[in-house]
Amino acid sequence: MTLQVAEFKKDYERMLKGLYGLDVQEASPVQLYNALGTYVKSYAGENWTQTKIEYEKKQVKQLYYFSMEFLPGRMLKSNLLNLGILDVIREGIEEIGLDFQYIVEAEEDPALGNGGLGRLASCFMDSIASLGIPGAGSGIRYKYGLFQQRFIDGHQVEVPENWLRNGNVWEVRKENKAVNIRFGGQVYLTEEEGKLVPVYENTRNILAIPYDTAMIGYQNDLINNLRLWSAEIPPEDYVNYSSITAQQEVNQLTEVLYPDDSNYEGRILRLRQEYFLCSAGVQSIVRYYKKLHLPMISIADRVAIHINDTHPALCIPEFIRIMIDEEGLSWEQAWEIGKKVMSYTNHTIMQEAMEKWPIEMLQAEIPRVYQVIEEIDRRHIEKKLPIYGEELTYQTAIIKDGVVNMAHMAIIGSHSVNGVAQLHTNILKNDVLKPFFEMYPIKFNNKTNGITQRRWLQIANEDLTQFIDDRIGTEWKKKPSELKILKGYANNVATLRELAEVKLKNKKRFAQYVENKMGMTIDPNALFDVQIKRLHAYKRQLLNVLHILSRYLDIKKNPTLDIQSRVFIFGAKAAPSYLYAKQIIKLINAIAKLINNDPDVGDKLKVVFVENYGVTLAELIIPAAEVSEQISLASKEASGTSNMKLMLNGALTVATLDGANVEIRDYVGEENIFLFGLTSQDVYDYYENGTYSSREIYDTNPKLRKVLDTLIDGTIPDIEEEGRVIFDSLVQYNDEYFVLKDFDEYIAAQNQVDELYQDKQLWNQKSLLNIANSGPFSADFTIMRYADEIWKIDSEMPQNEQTIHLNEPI
Ligand code: NBG
Repeated sequence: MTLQVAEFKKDYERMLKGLYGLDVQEASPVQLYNALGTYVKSYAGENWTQTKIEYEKKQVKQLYYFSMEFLPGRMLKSNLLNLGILDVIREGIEEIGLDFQYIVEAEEDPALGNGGLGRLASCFMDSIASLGIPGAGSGIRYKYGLFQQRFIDGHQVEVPENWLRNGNVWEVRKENKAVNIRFGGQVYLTEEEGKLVPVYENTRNILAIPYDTAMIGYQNDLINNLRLWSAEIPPEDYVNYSSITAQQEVNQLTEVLYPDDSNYEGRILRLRQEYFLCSAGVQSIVRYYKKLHLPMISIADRVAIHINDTHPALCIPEFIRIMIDEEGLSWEQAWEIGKKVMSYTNHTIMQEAMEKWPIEMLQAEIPRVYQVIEEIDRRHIEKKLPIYGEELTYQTAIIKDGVVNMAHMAIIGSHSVNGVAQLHTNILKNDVLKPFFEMYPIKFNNKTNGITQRRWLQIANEDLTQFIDDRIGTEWKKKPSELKILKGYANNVATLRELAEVKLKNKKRFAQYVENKMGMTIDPNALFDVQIKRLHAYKRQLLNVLHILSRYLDIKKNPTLDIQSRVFIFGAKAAPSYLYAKQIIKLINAIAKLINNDPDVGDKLKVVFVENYGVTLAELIIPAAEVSEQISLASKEASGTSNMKLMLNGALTVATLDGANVEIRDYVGEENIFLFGLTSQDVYDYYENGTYSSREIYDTNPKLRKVLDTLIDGTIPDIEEEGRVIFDSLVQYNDEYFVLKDFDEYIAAQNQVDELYQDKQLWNQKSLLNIANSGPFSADFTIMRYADEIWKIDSEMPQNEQTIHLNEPI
């Protein structure tokens, strides 16, 4: 179908009248946006239905990607791009006399995730649809997304994120597809015709209502589904929910997204959310499968369930429960099928993120599921004990020390376990999950993360997209590896100059935002240095801070110092209960206030901490970035994905050899990245020898000591408490993430950055080479590997019609 501008204009104006009884001139931005969204949804409707019909008719195998988090970002532009009508619509809108960007910005950014894990899930949804792979997302429709961040007096303050305030044009409520979820009560087993049948008493029933959103493939007419579940009181059960508290309990279930480090009261609710998602999702999968009239025993030929981190690991016992209790399969059958269906990705080695639930909590909330988990564990131990002996076997037990280890269950109950970058997978095998690797070597595999270049380049950076098109044509959009053809331009002076112009334009755009939003002026000709990610000690925003402070001291000592001007840009939210991270936020804001207002400093140094970092802001910042800070302590960052987005947009990376940085180095070459710091092996050696002493470094490194002392000597106003806590953590309490150890090398790397920046042509050349070598980090490649090696699902697009062609990278 080719859409004409004139036709669109007519339809759009009609849509506005139909929805609101308004002319374009009278409509508010939200109304203009809602009308456009509604138009786009109905434009896509035919293909959405058609895809569903085809999948069902062909009985294709489908993937179900279960995730407690999705971070789709604004969807209008990406839907238009993928439908292939972005230009037509933009033209039509402008012809009507409206500002397209103004409408785009009326859309709320659904913050249904904390960070990389949620954004990865959304990049994957885009790639799955774009590759023509039958696959659906399964998640929760939180009424309030991750909090909105405000800075008050430099402190992070959390404000509820009411993203549904103006409705959500993209979703479709499907009350006819609701399922019932049982919580609490008691359960006992009786025997009926030789089978054990569970009898439930006093359970609370909650209705799970799905809201579906189209996941539109890139110009391939295929549309998958993202299904988000919302909790409601079952209408027939109202009598049992007469009290306000009982009603609140249901409403609360899908009300808020949990920040990753949550407190205890929150935990029961979080567990309920996890079970709610798993039960609703698995029930609806089984119901769909039954429509195909195939034997239940063959369900693994049609269904793959992917568990995104341990949060949806309850899919495993829930699946087994349904197979046994409702479908009449034997334990052995259910167990074997379950393993074939399930696969699991681990996203972190941080212990605090490895979920463990108290036994009593599971017994009280989901008694029947807990029985299933006990049985999984009992059989596991029984089977492995004679082969592996006590020590190893008990290390892998699911239930021990009063808690249920969700990662253990996810590994034992699935056929595939993957890490998200090569280094991370190796650490899982050799350290964090070593006993499991010994037991199940073939389950372990690596799938390095990727990002969708559609959102992170085509949408976020239109000028760079045009720049690339002008040189290598548009094939790269379907074959991301083709970006490498750009390498041929590495010595083309005019090209490099133009690349710098594109960057400058994006920097100006960001500078304008900073001006409007923060009332602060930054020089677009300064070097833009960016660190954007969750605030966490292991990511070492503090190392960046120490570098800034060291520059500040240098300038104060010599105000005429000839130094490359830099703007340090931060974007980060701290989990509300993570006090230390919040203290770091306060510190960064205090430093910004000090430095930005010091006349001795002027434009040489500026610090911008943007409020409320999320997908939308990332789209603004990344195209403007010149330096990408990827400075976590080696071994701690599972992969990182902002590193890939920034590289794709031409930033040069300052990196430790951590997560996917290692692979970025391999592709881009050591001469085009600034490496520094301990390796993961060094870190492990320190752990083993116990010889790290941050105090000793403090005592023997006068430059660093001066920098650290600014935290406690009054140099930085209003951080008395925070300065002391941070100082102590680094100096007295032995600096958990080896910040001091890496300081000198980090400064040296930053000096090289300055030096290189003086040679603009060489800088631009390296920038171009980063873009040219970023193809292998396309999520399309990552997903192709998941589909081939883990899910065993083929693309539905015939080879000759595939819009995305995946030849091997490099
Ligand atoms: C995060 C890691 C990142 C990684 C993303 C996506 C969690 C639990 N993990 O390094 O910290 O890039 O997952 O895999 O959020």
